[in-house]
Amino acid sequence: MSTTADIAIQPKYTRKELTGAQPTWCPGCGDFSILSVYLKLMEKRQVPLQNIISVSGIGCSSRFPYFVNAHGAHFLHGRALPFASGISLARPDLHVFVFTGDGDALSIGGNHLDHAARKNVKLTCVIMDNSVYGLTKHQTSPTSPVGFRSKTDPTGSHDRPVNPMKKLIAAGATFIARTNSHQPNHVLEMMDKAIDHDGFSVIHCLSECAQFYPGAFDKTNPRRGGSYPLVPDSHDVTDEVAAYKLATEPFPGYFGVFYQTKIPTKNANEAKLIATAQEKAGHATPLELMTKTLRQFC
Ligand SMILES: Cc1ncc(C[n+]2csc(CCOP(=O)(O)OP(=O)(O)O)c2C)c(N)n1
Ligand code: SF4
Ligand SMILES: [Mg+2]
Repeated sequence: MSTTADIAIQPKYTRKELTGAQPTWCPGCGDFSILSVYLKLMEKRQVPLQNIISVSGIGCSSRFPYFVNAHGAHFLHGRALPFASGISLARPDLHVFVFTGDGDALSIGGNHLDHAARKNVKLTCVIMDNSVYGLTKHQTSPTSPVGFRSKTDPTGSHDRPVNPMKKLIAAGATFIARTNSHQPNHVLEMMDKAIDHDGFSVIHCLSECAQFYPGAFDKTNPRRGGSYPLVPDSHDVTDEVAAYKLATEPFPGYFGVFYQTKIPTKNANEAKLIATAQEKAGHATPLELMTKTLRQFC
């Protein structure tokens, strides 16, 4: 574990030093831009190297932690959030980032997303949504549109796609933003706001799969004839119903912060519970408390 002294002597670092392994993504993959923004954010904030932690599940997007020269974990498919929640609860001094795909977060990990949101665990989850399963080479994902042809739907998908923003509002996430990897300045702005949020923050980031779904988000890209409408200034981010209405707008919809509210985090609630138990046990250390509790069950 790092000490204040370690942090003080650590020289200023650059994005280059924070760059890990050479990314294995295909040329043109939107994920490159998200990685570059994340490195920029850490450099800008000078988050102490030993305090940087990125966690992911499985997928092209979930290779993310390999490409960051800091702490990270590549966990089971769909299970990045419970793993990251444990880190956040044990080390509330760190701000954990989770990088996950549309399949990882909304399909196999869909329930974990709901529960991390309602528990308001302090961390930031970036859903890198390409509306396809990239790593396994072209299957329909939970956000693929109706009619999408893939290996699992050769004649076109019939299933209505998940609307991640609606799902996150309903689940109780306390910071919800939408962005697109082709707008790196906007991604940075959203990450900057998310890291300052004391609670469960989610960024739904569209990120084109150049290999299996090229052009998926052209309608959101002004350079390809689309438009990038920002959340109107008049939108009240604390109004859940207004956020839900924004989320129902047809594609390309809006980009920016849809919702933000402040309620106690699970981290704060657990810290209080532990402090009370320690006091009752005569100011026991966490280890003494744990040993005492376990003995009751043996
Ligand atoms: C338990 C389990 N089921 C299925 C798989 C196969 N699998 C690996 S990645 C993946 C989909 C990933 O899609 P997504 O999260 O959208 O990531 P992308 O590759 O598109 O970035 C699947 C089904 C697995 N690794 N583990
Ligand atoms: S398959 Fe798609 S998502 Fe995966 S690295 Fe290639 S472009 Fe990116
Ligand atoms: Mg995907």
